[in-house]
Amino acid sequence: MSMFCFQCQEAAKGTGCTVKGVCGKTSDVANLQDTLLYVLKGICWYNDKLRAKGLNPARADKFIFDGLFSTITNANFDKGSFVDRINEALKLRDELGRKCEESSVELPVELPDFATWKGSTVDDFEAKGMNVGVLSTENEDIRSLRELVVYGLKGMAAYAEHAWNLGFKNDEIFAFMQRALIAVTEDLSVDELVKLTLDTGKFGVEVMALLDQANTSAYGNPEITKVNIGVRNNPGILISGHDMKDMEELLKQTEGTGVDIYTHSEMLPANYYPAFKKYKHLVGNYGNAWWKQKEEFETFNGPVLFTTNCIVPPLKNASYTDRIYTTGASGLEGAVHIPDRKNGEMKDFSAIIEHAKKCAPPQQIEKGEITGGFAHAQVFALADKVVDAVKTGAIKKFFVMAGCDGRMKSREYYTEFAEKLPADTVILTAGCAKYRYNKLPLGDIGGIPRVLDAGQCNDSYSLAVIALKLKEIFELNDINELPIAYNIAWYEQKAVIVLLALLYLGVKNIHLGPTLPAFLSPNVASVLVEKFGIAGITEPEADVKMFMGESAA
Ligand code: SF4
Ligand code: SF3
Repeated sequence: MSMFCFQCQEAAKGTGCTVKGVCGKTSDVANLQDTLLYVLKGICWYNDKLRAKGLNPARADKFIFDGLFSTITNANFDKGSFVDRINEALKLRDELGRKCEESSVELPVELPDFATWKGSTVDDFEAKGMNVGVLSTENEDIRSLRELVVYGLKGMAAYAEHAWNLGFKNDEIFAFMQRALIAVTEDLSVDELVKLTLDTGKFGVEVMALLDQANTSAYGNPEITKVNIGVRNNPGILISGHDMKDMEELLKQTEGTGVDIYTHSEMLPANYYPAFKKYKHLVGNYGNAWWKQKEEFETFNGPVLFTTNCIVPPLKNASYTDRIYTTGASGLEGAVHIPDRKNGEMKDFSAIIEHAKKCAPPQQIEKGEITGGFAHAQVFALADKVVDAVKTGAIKKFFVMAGCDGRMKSREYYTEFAEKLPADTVILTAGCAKYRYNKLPLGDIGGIPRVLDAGQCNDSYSLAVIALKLKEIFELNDINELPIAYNIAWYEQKAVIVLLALLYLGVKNIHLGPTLPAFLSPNVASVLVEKFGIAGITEPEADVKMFMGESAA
Protein backbone atom coordinates (compact mmCIF):
# COMPACT_ATOMS: atom_id res chain seq x y z
CA MET A 1 0.00 0.00 0.00
CA SER A 2 1.52 3.36 -1.01
CA MET A 3 -1.45 5.59 -0.10
CA PHE A 4 -4.93 5.37 1.32
CA CYS A 5 -7.93 7.42 0.27
CA PHE A 6 -11.63 6.57 0.41
CA GLN A 7 -13.19 9.99 0.30
CA CYS A 8 -15.18 9.72 -2.92
CA GLN A 9 -17.69 7.42 -4.57
CA GLU A 10 -15.05 5.93 -6.84
CA ALA A 11 -12.91 4.50 -4.00
CA ALA A 12 -11.26 1.38 -5.51
CA LYS A 13 -13.21 -1.86 -4.94
CA GLY A 14 -15.66 0.13 -2.82
CA THR A 15 -13.10 0.23 -0.02
CA GLY A 16 -10.31 2.68 -0.86
CA CYS A 17 -7.55 3.58 -3.30
CA THR A 18 -4.23 2.15 -2.13
CA VAL A 19 -1.82 2.42 -5.06
CA LYS A 20 -3.18 5.21 -7.23
CA GLY A 21 -6.52 7.01 -7.19
CA VAL A 22 -9.20 5.90 -9.61
CA CYS A 23 -9.56 9.67 -10.06
CA GLY A 24 -5.96 9.86 -11.28
CA LYS A 25 -4.45 11.10 -8.01
CA THR A 26 -0.93 9.72 -7.61
CA SER A 27 0.24 8.27 -4.31
CA ASP A 28 2.72 11.10 -3.74
CA VAL A 29 -0.03 13.71 -4.11
CA ALA A 30 -2.34 11.65 -1.85
CA ASN A 31 0.31 11.50 0.87
CA LEU A 32 1.10 15.20 0.53
CA GLN A 33 -2.62 15.96 0.90
CA ASP A 34 -2.64 13.95 4.15
CA THR A 35 0.36 15.88 5.45
CA LEU A 36 -1.23 19.20 4.50
CA LEU A 37 -4.39 18.22 6.38
CA TYR A 38 -2.25 17.29 9.38
CA VAL A 39 -0.43 20.63 9.50
CA LEU A 40 -3.76 22.43 8.98
CA LYS A 41 -4.89 20.78 12.21
CA GLY A 42 -1.88 22.36 13.93
CA ILE A 43 -2.81 25.76 12.48
CA CYS A 44 -6.39 25.31 13.73
CA TRP A 45 -5.13 24.31 17.17
CA TYR A 46 -3.16 27.53 17.66
CA ASN A 47 -5.66 29.70 15.83
CA ASP A 48 -8.52 28.52 18.04
CA LYS A 49 -6.61 29.62 21.12
CA LEU A 50 -5.81 32.98 19.55
CA ARG A 51 -9.47 33.37 18.54
CA ALA A 52 -10.48 33.10 22.19
CA LYS A 53 -8.43 36.28 22.76
CA GLY A 54 -9.52 37.96 19.56
CA LEU A 55 -5.98 37.67 18.17
CA ASN A 56 -6.54 35.28 15.25
CA PRO A 57 -5.48 36.67 11.86
CA ALA A 58 -8.10 36.53 9.07
CA ARG A 59 -5.52 35.15 6.64
CA ALA A 60 -5.38 31.96 8.74
CA ASP A 61 -9.10 31.39 8.03
CA LYS A 62 -8.47 31.75 4.32
CA PHE A 63 -5.40 29.54 4.39
CA ILE A 64 -7.31 26.78 6.23
CA PHE A 65 -10.35 26.64 3.96
CA ASP A 66 -8.25 26.99 0.84
CA GLY A 67 -6.03 24.11 1.99
CA LEU A 68 -9.03 21.89 2.74
CA PHE A 69 -10.59 22.79 -0.59
CA SER A 70 -7.43 21.85 -2.50
CA THR A 71 -7.76 18.27 -1.20
CA ILE A 72 -11.29 17.76 -2.56
CA THR A 73 -11.62 15.04 -5.18
CA ASN A 74 -10.59 16.23 -8.65
CA ALA A 75 -9.64 19.75 -7.56
CA ASN A 76 -5.86 19.68 -7.53
CA PHE A 77 -3.43 17.10 -8.93
CA ASP A 78 -0.35 19.31 -8.80
CA LYS A 79 2.38 17.94 -6.55
CA GLY A 80 4.28 21.25 -6.52
CA SER A 81 1.21 23.09 -5.32
CA PHE A 82 0.94 20.75 -2.29
CA VAL A 83 4.64 21.03 -1.47
CA ASP A 84 4.29 24.84 -1.52
CA ARG A 85 1.14 24.68 0.60
CA ILE A 86 2.83 22.46 3.22
CA ASN A 87 5.83 24.80 3.42
CA GLU A 88 3.51 27.78 3.84
CA ALA A 89 1.39 25.87 6.35
CA LEU A 90 4.42 25.06 8.51
CA LYS A 91 5.45 28.71 8.41
CA LEU A 92 1.99 29.93 9.35
CA ARG A 93 1.58 27.33 12.08
CA ASP A 94 4.88 28.31 13.71
CA GLU A 95 4.03 31.99 13.41
CA LEU A 96 0.72 31.36 15.21
CA GLY A 97 2.59 29.31 17.84
CA ARG A 98 4.96 32.21 18.48
CA LYS A 99 2.02 34.60 18.68
CA CYS A 100 0.44 32.35 21.32
CA GLU A 101 3.64 32.49 23.38
CA GLU A 102 3.98 36.26 23.00
CA SER A 103 0.35 36.78 24.00
CA SER A 104 0.62 34.53 27.06
CA VAL A 105 -1.88 32.02 25.68
CA GLU A 106 -1.87 29.03 27.98
CA LEU A 107 -0.43 25.99 26.22
CA PRO A 108 -0.04 22.46 27.62
CA VAL A 109 3.49 21.37 28.58
CA GLU A 110 3.38 18.65 26.00
CA LEU A 111 2.27 19.98 22.62
CA PRO A 112 0.50 17.70 20.13
CA ASP A 113 2.64 16.41 17.28
CA PHE A 114 0.68 18.31 14.61
CA ALA A 115 1.60 21.52 16.42
CA THR A 116 5.33 20.80 16.43
CA TRP A 117 6.21 18.33 13.67
CA LYS A 118 8.80 19.65 11.25
CA GLY A 119 9.86 18.45 7.86
CA SER A 120 11.87 20.22 5.24
CA THR A 121 12.15 17.98 2.19
CA VAL A 122 9.52 16.60 -0.14
CA ASP A 123 10.49 13.12 1.06
CA ASP A 124 9.80 14.18 4.68
CA PHE A 125 6.40 15.49 3.65
CA GLU A 126 5.46 12.35 1.75
CA ALA A 127 6.69 10.03 4.52
CA LYS A 128 4.67 11.90 7.14
CA GLY A 129 1.52 11.53 5.07
CA MET A 130 1.91 7.75 5.18
CA ASN A 131 1.64 7.84 8.98
CA VAL A 132 -0.97 10.50 9.66
CA GLY A 133 -3.62 9.69 7.06
CA VAL A 134 -7.05 8.10 7.42
CA LEU A 135 -5.74 4.73 8.62
CA SER A 136 -3.95 6.28 11.60
CA THR A 137 -7.31 5.98 13.39
CA GLU A 138 -7.51 2.28 14.20
CA ASN A 139 -11.12 1.87 15.34
CA GLU A 140 -13.16 1.69 12.14
CA ASP A 141 -16.27 3.35 13.58
CA ILE A 142 -14.35 6.28 15.03
CA ARG A 143 -12.42 6.52 11.75
CA SER A 144 -15.67 6.50 9.80
CA LEU A 145 -17.25 9.29 11.85
CA ARG A 146 -14.08 11.37 11.88
CA GLU A 147 -13.80 11.16 8.11
CA LEU A 148 -17.50 11.90 7.64
CA VAL A 149 -16.91 15.16 9.52
CA VAL A 150 -13.66 15.94 7.67
CA TYR A 151 -15.30 15.41 4.26
CA GLY A 152 -18.20 17.61 5.33
CA LEU A 153 -15.65 20.27 6.30
CA LYS A 154 -13.96 19.98 2.90
CA GLY A 155 -17.31 20.66 1.22
CA MET A 156 -17.92 23.60 3.55
CA ALA A 157 -14.46 24.93 2.77
CA ALA A 158 -15.26 25.04 -0.95
CA TYR A 159 -18.43 27.03 -0.38
CA ALA A 160 -16.75 29.31 2.18
CA GLU A 161 -14.08 30.13 -0.39
CA HIS A 162 -16.57 31.12 -3.09
CA ALA A 163 -18.43 33.33 -0.61
CA TRP A 164 -15.16 34.87 0.60
CA ASN A 165 -14.19 35.72 -2.98
CA LEU A 166 -17.38 37.79 -3.14
CA GLY A 167 -16.63 39.54 0.16
CA PHE A 168 -18.92 37.41 2.35
CA LYS A 169 -17.51 35.77 5.47
CA ASN A 170 -18.84 34.50 8.74
CA ASP A 171 -16.53 34.09 11.68
CA GLU A 172 -18.80 31.55 13.38
CA ILE A 173 -18.45 29.25 10.40
CA PHE A 174 -14.66 29.55 10.44
CA ALA A 175 -14.54 28.99 14.21
CA PHE A 176 -16.68 25.86 13.85
CA MET A 177 -14.64 24.46 10.96
CA GLN A 178 -11.40 24.91 12.84
CA ARG A 179 -12.73 23.50 16.11
CA ALA A 180 -14.19 20.52 14.31
CA LEU A 181 -10.86 19.83 12.60
CA ILE A 182 -9.25 19.71 16.04
CA ALA A 183 -12.13 17.68 17.52
CA VAL A 184 -11.53 14.84 15.05
CA THR A 185 -8.08 14.39 16.58
CA GLU A 186 -9.46 14.16 20.13
CA ASP A 187 -10.67 11.17 22.04
CA LEU A 188 -14.40 11.67 21.41
CA SER A 189 -16.98 8.94 21.96
CA VAL A 190 -19.19 7.68 19.14
CA ASP A 191 -22.12 9.74 20.51
CA GLU A 192 -20.02 12.88 20.63
CA LEU A 193 -18.86 12.29 17.08
CA VAL A 194 -22.45 11.76 15.90
CA LYS A 195 -23.32 15.12 17.47
CA LEU A 196 -20.31 16.71 15.75
CA THR A 197 -21.57 15.28 12.46
CA LEU A 198 -24.95 16.95 12.88
CA ASP A 199 -23.31 20.21 13.92
CA THR A 200 -21.32 20.00 10.71
CA GLY A 201 -24.67 19.76 8.88
CA LYS A 202 -25.92 22.84 10.74
CA PHE A 203 -22.94 24.87 9.58
CA GLY A 204 -23.33 23.32 6.15
CA VAL A 205 -26.74 25.01 5.94
CA GLU A 206 -25.16 28.27 7.10
CA VAL A 207 -22.32 28.23 4.60
CA MET A 208 -24.70 27.44 1.74
CA ALA A 209 -26.98 30.28 2.89
CA LEU A 210 -23.96 32.59 3.00
CA LEU A 211 -22.91 31.63 -0.52
CA ASP A 212 -26.49 32.04 -1.75
CA GLN A 213 -26.51 35.54 -0.26
CA ALA A 214 -23.12 36.27 -1.82
CA ASN A 215 -24.10 35.06 -5.30
CA THR A 216 -27.54 36.69 -5.36
CA SER A 217 -26.40 40.03 -3.99
CA ALA A 218 -23.55 40.18 -6.47
CA TYR A 219 -25.33 38.85 -9.55
CA GLY A 220 -29.10 38.98 -8.84
CA ASN A 221 -31.53 36.10 -8.36
CA PRO A 222 -31.26 33.29 -10.91
CA GLU A 223 -34.21 33.40 -13.29
CA ILE A 224 -35.79 31.00 -15.77
CA THR A 225 -33.39 30.87 -18.68
CA LYS A 226 -33.10 28.93 -21.89
CA VAL A 227 -29.41 28.15 -22.30
CA ASN A 228 -28.00 27.59 -25.77
CA ILE A 229 -26.00 24.37 -26.07
CA GLY A 230 -24.78 25.02 -29.62
CA VAL A 231 -21.77 27.08 -30.73
CA ARG A 232 -20.87 30.22 -32.68
CA ASN A 233 -18.09 30.85 -35.10
CA ASN A 234 -15.63 32.72 -32.84
CA PRO A 235 -12.80 31.32 -30.76
CA GLY A 236 -13.96 30.52 -27.26
CA ILE A 237 -12.90 29.92 -23.66
CA LEU A 238 -14.62 27.17 -21.72
CA ILE A 239 -14.97 27.93 -18.01
CA SER A 240 -15.54 25.05 -15.60
CA GLY A 241 -15.88 24.64 -11.84
CA HIS A 242 -17.96 26.64 -9.42
CA ASP A 243 -16.42 30.08 -8.80
CA MET A 244 -18.69 32.95 -9.88
CA LYS A 245 -16.15 35.69 -9.16
CA ASP A 246 -13.81 34.12 -11.71
CA MET A 247 -16.75 33.96 -14.11
CA GLU A 248 -17.45 37.67 -13.63
CA GLU A 249 -13.85 38.73 -14.17
CA LEU A 250 -13.38 36.50 -17.20
CA LEU A 251 -16.54 37.95 -18.81
CA LYS A 252 -15.37 41.50 -18.13
CA GLN A 253 -11.91 40.88 -19.54
CA THR A 254 -13.12 39.12 -22.69
CA GLU A 255 -15.83 41.64 -23.60
CA GLY A 256 -15.07 43.17 -26.99
CA THR A 257 -12.07 40.89 -27.66
CA GLY A 258 -13.85 38.63 -30.15
CA VAL A 259 -13.48 35.68 -27.77
CA ASP A 260 -16.71 33.93 -26.74
CA ILE A 261 -17.32 32.38 -23.32
CA TYR A 262 -18.98 29.00 -22.80
CA THR A 263 -19.79 27.39 -19.46
CA HIS A 264 -18.91 23.79 -18.72
CA SER A 265 -20.39 21.29 -16.24
CA GLU A 266 -21.07 23.01 -12.88
CA MET A 267 -20.61 26.48 -14.37
CA LEU A 268 -23.83 26.07 -16.41
CA PRO A 269 -25.91 27.89 -13.73
CA ALA A 270 -23.89 31.09 -14.33
CA ASN A 271 -26.16 31.48 -17.37
CA TYR A 272 -29.16 31.94 -15.04
CA TYR A 273 -27.86 35.07 -13.28
CA PRO A 274 -29.09 38.46 -14.57
CA ALA A 275 -25.64 40.04 -14.18
CA PHE A 276 -24.08 37.45 -16.51
CA LYS A 277 -26.95 37.16 -19.00
CA LYS A 278 -26.29 40.71 -20.13
CA TYR A 279 -22.97 39.71 -21.71
CA LYS A 280 -23.62 38.96 -25.36
CA HIS A 281 -20.44 36.92 -25.69
CA LEU A 282 -21.62 34.45 -23.01
CA VAL A 283 -22.83 32.05 -25.66
CA GLY A 284 -24.15 29.19 -23.53
CA ASN A 285 -23.05 25.82 -22.21
CA TYR A 286 -20.73 23.38 -23.97
CA GLY A 287 -20.80 19.68 -23.19
CA ASN A 288 -21.95 17.74 -20.19
CA ALA A 289 -20.86 16.69 -16.74
CA TRP A 290 -17.15 16.73 -15.85
CA TRP A 291 -16.36 13.10 -16.67
CA LYS A 292 -16.96 13.59 -20.39
CA GLN A 293 -14.20 16.20 -20.65
CA LYS A 294 -11.68 13.96 -22.40
CA GLU A 295 -13.80 13.98 -25.55
CA GLU A 296 -15.40 17.37 -25.15
CA PHE A 297 -12.18 19.33 -24.58
CA GLU A 298 -10.76 17.81 -27.76
CA THR A 299 -13.65 19.22 -29.81
CA PHE A 300 -13.89 22.52 -27.97
CA ASN A 301 -10.64 23.62 -29.64
CA GLY A 302 -10.05 26.57 -27.29
CA PRO A 303 -8.56 26.90 -23.81
CA VAL A 304 -10.35 25.67 -20.70
CA LEU A 305 -10.28 27.44 -17.34
CA PHE A 306 -10.79 25.32 -14.22
CA THR A 307 -11.88 27.47 -11.30
CA THR A 308 -12.41 24.37 -9.08
CA ASN A 309 -13.14 20.65 -9.46
CA CYS A 310 -13.74 18.43 -11.41
CA ILE A 311 -10.53 17.97 -13.38
CA VAL A 312 -9.77 14.68 -15.12
CA PRO A 313 -6.00 14.46 -15.68
CA PRO A 314 -5.58 14.35 -19.49
CA LEU A 315 -4.17 11.27 -21.20
CA LYS A 316 -0.58 11.58 -22.49
CA ASN A 317 -1.70 11.90 -26.11
CA ALA A 318 -4.52 14.39 -25.44
CA SER A 319 -4.48 17.36 -27.79
CA TYR A 320 -5.78 19.77 -25.18
CA THR A 321 -3.31 19.42 -22.28
CA ASP A 322 -1.60 22.72 -23.10
CA ARG A 323 -5.00 24.40 -23.35
CA ILE A 324 -5.79 23.80 -19.66
CA TYR A 325 -5.53 26.65 -17.16
CA THR A 326 -6.25 26.40 -13.45
CA THR A 327 -6.89 29.00 -10.78
CA GLY A 328 -7.86 29.19 -7.10
CA ALA A 329 -7.65 25.90 -5.19
CA SER A 330 -7.44 23.86 -8.41
CA GLY A 331 -4.22 22.67 -10.01
CA LEU A 332 -2.79 20.27 -12.55
CA GLU A 333 0.80 19.48 -13.39
CA GLY A 334 1.67 21.01 -16.74
CA ALA A 335 -1.23 23.46 -16.73
CA VAL A 336 -0.75 27.22 -16.38
CA HIS A 337 -1.99 28.38 -12.96
CA ILE A 338 -3.51 31.85 -12.92
CA PRO A 339 -2.52 33.51 -9.63
CA ASP A 340 -4.87 34.91 -6.98
CA ARG A 341 -6.15 38.50 -6.87
CA LYS A 342 -3.78 40.98 -5.34
CA ASN A 343 -4.68 44.22 -3.54
CA GLY A 344 -8.32 44.12 -4.59
CA GLU A 345 -7.42 43.94 -8.30
CA MET A 346 -8.98 41.47 -10.75
CA LYS A 347 -7.21 38.22 -11.60
CA ASP A 348 -5.21 38.58 -14.77
CA PHE A 349 -6.79 36.38 -17.45
CA SER A 350 -4.82 37.93 -20.33
CA ALA A 351 -2.74 34.78 -21.01
CA ILE A 352 -5.77 32.55 -21.54
CA ILE A 353 -7.50 35.24 -23.62
CA GLU A 354 -4.48 35.62 -25.92
CA HIS A 355 -4.29 31.83 -26.16
CA ALA A 356 -7.97 31.63 -27.17
CA LYS A 357 -7.49 34.14 -29.98
CA LYS A 358 -5.10 31.72 -31.69
CA CYS A 359 -7.52 28.78 -31.49
CA ALA A 360 -10.20 27.57 -33.88
CA PRO A 361 -13.85 28.05 -32.89
CA PRO A 362 -15.47 25.15 -31.03
CA GLN A 363 -16.82 22.24 -32.99
CA GLN A 364 -20.56 21.80 -32.54
CA ILE A 365 -21.44 18.63 -30.63
CA GLU A 366 -25.05 19.45 -29.74
CA LYS A 367 -27.60 22.09 -30.54
CA GLY A 368 -30.75 23.40 -28.96
CA GLU A 369 -31.47 24.72 -25.51
CA ILE A 370 -31.82 23.56 -21.94
CA THR A 371 -33.88 25.37 -19.34
CA GLY A 372 -32.81 26.19 -15.81
CA GLY A 373 -32.81 28.94 -13.20
CA PHE A 374 -35.29 27.56 -10.68
CA ALA A 375 -33.58 28.70 -7.50
CA HIS A 376 -35.73 29.67 -4.53
CA ALA A 377 -36.70 33.22 -5.63
CA GLN A 378 -37.84 32.04 -9.06
CA VAL A 379 -39.83 29.14 -7.60
CA PHE A 380 -41.43 31.48 -5.05
CA ALA A 381 -42.48 33.73 -7.92
CA LEU A 382 -44.31 30.69 -9.32
CA ALA A 383 -45.53 29.54 -5.89
CA ASP A 384 -49.27 29.97 -6.64
CA LYS A 385 -48.98 27.86 -9.77
CA VAL A 386 -46.93 25.18 -8.01
CA VAL A 387 -49.22 25.03 -4.97
CA ASP A 388 -52.30 24.84 -7.20
CA ALA A 389 -50.75 22.00 -9.18
CA VAL A 390 -50.15 20.10 -5.93
CA LYS A 391 -53.65 20.81 -4.61
CA THR A 392 -55.36 19.71 -7.81
CA GLY A 393 -53.21 16.59 -7.99
CA ALA A 394 -51.56 17.69 -11.26
CA ILE A 395 -48.24 17.28 -9.41
CA LYS A 396 -48.26 14.17 -7.22
CA LYS A 397 -44.71 14.19 -6.03
CA PHE A 398 -41.41 16.05 -6.20
CA PHE A 399 -38.13 14.19 -6.45
CA VAL A 400 -35.03 15.90 -5.15
CA MET A 401 -32.31 14.43 -7.35
CA ALA A 402 -29.51 16.84 -6.50
CA GLY A 403 -25.83 15.95 -6.27
CA CYS A 404 -23.01 14.82 -8.47
CA ASP A 405 -22.56 12.94 -11.70
CA GLY A 406 -19.74 10.48 -12.31
CA ARG A 407 -18.36 8.11 -14.88
CA MET A 408 -19.53 4.80 -13.41
CA LYS A 409 -21.86 2.87 -15.66
CA SER A 410 -24.19 2.28 -12.72
CA ARG A 411 -25.13 5.97 -12.92
CA GLU A 412 -27.24 5.20 -15.98
CA TYR A 413 -29.73 4.35 -13.24
CA TYR A 414 -30.48 8.08 -12.84
CA THR A 415 -31.40 8.57 -16.52
CA GLU A 416 -33.66 5.53 -16.41
CA PHE A 417 -35.15 6.56 -13.08
CA ALA A 418 -36.01 10.02 -14.49
CA GLU A 419 -37.53 8.46 -17.62
CA LYS A 420 -39.61 6.02 -15.62
CA LEU A 421 -41.03 8.57 -13.19
CA PRO A 422 -44.77 9.12 -13.72
CA ALA A 423 -45.73 12.18 -15.78
CA ASP A 424 -47.28 13.85 -12.72
CA THR A 425 -43.98 14.15 -10.90
CA VAL A 426 -41.36 16.93 -10.92
CA ILE A 427 -37.60 16.59 -10.46
CA LEU A 428 -35.88 19.23 -8.34
CA THR A 429 -32.20 19.19 -9.14
CA ALA A 430 -28.92 20.95 -8.42
CA GLY A 431 -25.29 20.02 -9.03
CA CYS A 432 -23.84 18.18 -11.99
CA ALA A 433 -26.15 15.19 -11.31
CA LYS A 434 -28.60 16.98 -13.60
CA TYR A 435 -26.74 16.04 -16.77
CA ARG A 436 -28.16 12.53 -16.47
CA TYR A 437 -31.65 13.84 -17.31
CA ASN A 438 -31.65 17.57 -18.16
CA LYS A 439 -31.68 16.94 -21.89
CA LEU A 440 -34.48 14.36 -21.84
CA PRO A 441 -37.83 15.40 -23.35
CA LEU A 442 -39.71 15.08 -20.05
CA GLY A 443 -42.18 17.87 -20.84
CA ASP A 444 -44.00 20.08 -18.37
CA ILE A 445 -47.01 20.13 -16.10
CA GLY A 446 -49.22 23.12 -16.92
CA GLY A 447 -46.16 25.14 -17.91
CA ILE A 448 -44.00 23.95 -15.00
CA PRO A 449 -41.03 22.03 -16.48
CA ARG A 450 -40.64 18.51 -15.08
CA VAL A 451 -36.97 19.16 -14.35
CA LEU A 452 -36.43 22.26 -12.24
CA ASP A 453 -32.74 23.06 -12.04
CA ALA A 454 -31.86 25.28 -9.06
CA GLY A 455 -28.17 25.55 -10.00
CA GLN A 456 -24.87 24.26 -8.66
CA CYS A 457 -24.48 21.67 -5.89
CA ASN A 458 -24.39 24.46 -3.29
CA ASP A 459 -27.77 25.60 -4.61
CA SER A 460 -29.20 22.45 -3.00
CA TYR A 461 -29.73 25.09 -0.34
CA SER A 462 -32.43 26.51 -2.63
CA LEU A 463 -34.15 23.13 -2.71
CA ALA A 464 -34.18 23.05 1.11
CA VAL A 465 -35.60 26.60 1.22
CA ILE A 466 -38.30 25.58 -1.26
CA ALA A 467 -39.18 22.52 0.85
CA LEU A 468 -39.38 24.62 4.02
CA LYS A 469 -41.60 27.16 2.22
CA LEU A 470 -43.95 24.42 1.00
CA LYS A 471 -44.13 23.05 4.54
CA GLU A 472 -45.21 26.51 5.69
CA ILE A 473 -47.76 26.96 2.89
CA PHE A 474 -49.33 23.56 3.52
CA GLU A 475 -49.18 24.17 7.29
CA LEU A 476 -47.37 20.93 8.03
CA ASN A 477 -45.48 20.16 11.24
CA ASP A 478 -42.81 18.06 9.66
CA ILE A 479 -40.83 18.53 6.45
CA ASN A 480 -41.20 14.77 5.88
CA GLU A 481 -44.98 15.10 5.45
CA LEU A 482 -44.42 16.90 2.14
CA PRO A 483 -44.84 14.94 -1.10
CA ILE A 484 -41.08 15.12 -1.66
CA ALA A 485 -38.78 12.13 -2.07
CA TYR A 486 -34.99 12.34 -2.02
CA ASN A 487 -32.94 10.26 -4.43
CA ILE A 488 -29.50 11.81 -4.33
CA ALA A 489 -26.40 10.96 -6.35
CA TRP A 490 -23.08 11.64 -4.72
CA TYR A 491 -19.49 11.65 -5.87
CA GLU A 492 -17.27 14.01 -3.91
CA GLN A 493 -17.16 15.84 -0.59
CA LYS A 494 -19.48 18.73 -1.48
CA ALA A 495 -22.24 16.15 -1.73
CA VAL A 496 -21.27 15.06 1.78
CA ILE A 497 -21.93 18.51 3.20
CA VAL A 498 -25.20 18.72 1.24
CA LEU A 499 -26.25 15.38 2.75
CA LEU A 500 -25.29 16.43 6.29
CA ALA A 501 -27.17 19.72 5.80
CA LEU A 502 -30.33 17.85 4.78
CA LEU A 503 -30.00 15.53 7.80
CA TYR A 504 -29.61 18.52 10.06
CA LEU A 505 -32.81 20.01 8.59
CA GLY A 506 -34.63 16.85 9.61
CA VAL A 507 -35.04 15.28 6.17
CA LYS A 508 -35.56 11.53 6.51
CA ASN A 509 -35.43 8.57 4.13
CA ILE A 510 -32.82 9.97 1.76
CA HIS A 511 -31.70 7.43 -0.82
CA LEU A 512 -28.07 7.72 -1.76
CA GLY A 513 -26.35 6.22 -4.77
CA PRO A 514 -25.02 4.81 -6.92
CA THR A 515 -23.18 3.20 -3.96
CA LEU A 516 -23.00 4.07 -0.28
CA PRO A 517 -19.74 5.75 0.80
CA ALA A 518 -16.77 3.46 1.43
CA PHE A 519 -15.99 5.55 4.50
CA LEU A 520 -19.18 4.47 6.27
CA SER A 521 -18.34 1.52 8.51
CA PRO A 522 -21.13 -1.07 8.88
CA ASN A 523 -21.96 0.29 12.36
CA VAL A 524 -22.03 3.93 11.27
CA ALA A 525 -24.13 2.98 8.25
CA SER A 526 -26.60 1.26 10.66
CA VAL A 527 -26.84 4.42 12.77
CA LEU A 528 -27.67 6.44 9.64
CA VAL A 529 -30.28 3.86 8.64
CA GLU A 530 -31.89 3.75 12.09
CA LYS A 531 -31.81 7.46 12.88
CA PHE A 532 -32.43 8.94 9.45
CA GLY A 533 -33.77 6.16 7.25
CA ILE A 534 -30.83 6.52 4.83
CA ALA A 535 -30.92 3.85 2.13
CA GLY A 536 -29.23 2.96 -1.13
CA ILE A 537 -30.77 2.40 -4.55
CA THR A 538 -31.82 -0.77 -6.38
CA GLU A 539 -33.31 -0.84 -9.90
CA PRO A 540 -35.01 2.20 -11.47
CA GLU A 541 -38.38 0.55 -11.92
CA ALA A 542 -38.51 -0.98 -8.45
CA ASP A 543 -37.35 2.28 -6.89
CA VAL A 544 -39.94 4.37 -8.73
CA LYS A 545 -42.64 2.01 -7.42
CA MET A 546 -41.23 2.15 -3.92
CA PHE A 547 -41.09 5.97 -3.93
CA MET A 548 -44.60 6.23 -5.35
CA GLY A 549 -45.85 3.98 -2.54
CA GLU A 550 -46.76 1.17 -4.90
CA SER A 551 -44.74 -1.42 -3.02
CA ALA A 552 -43.04 -1.79 0.33
CA ALA A 553 -39.76 0.14 0.81
FE1 SF4 B 1 -9.73 7.19 -4.80
FE2 SF4 B 1 -11.68 8.99 -4.73
FE3 SF4 B 1 -9.58 9.26 -3.16
FE4 SF4 B 1 -9.37 9.65 -5.81
S1 SF4 B 1 -10.52 10.87 -4.32
S2 SF4 B 1 -7.94 8.55 -4.51
S3 SF4 B 1 -10.78 8.05 -6.54
S4 SF4 B 1 -11.11 7.63 -3.08
FE1 SF3 C 1 -20.01 17.79 -9.89
FE2 SF3 C 1 -17.44 17.46 -9.60
FE3 SF3 C 1 -19.94 17.04 -7.40
FE4 SF3 C 1 -20.72 20.61 -7.65
S1 SF3 C 1 -18.39 19.02 -10.68
S2 SF3 C 1 -21.27 18.60 -8.16
S3 SF3 C 1 -18.92 16.07 -9.00
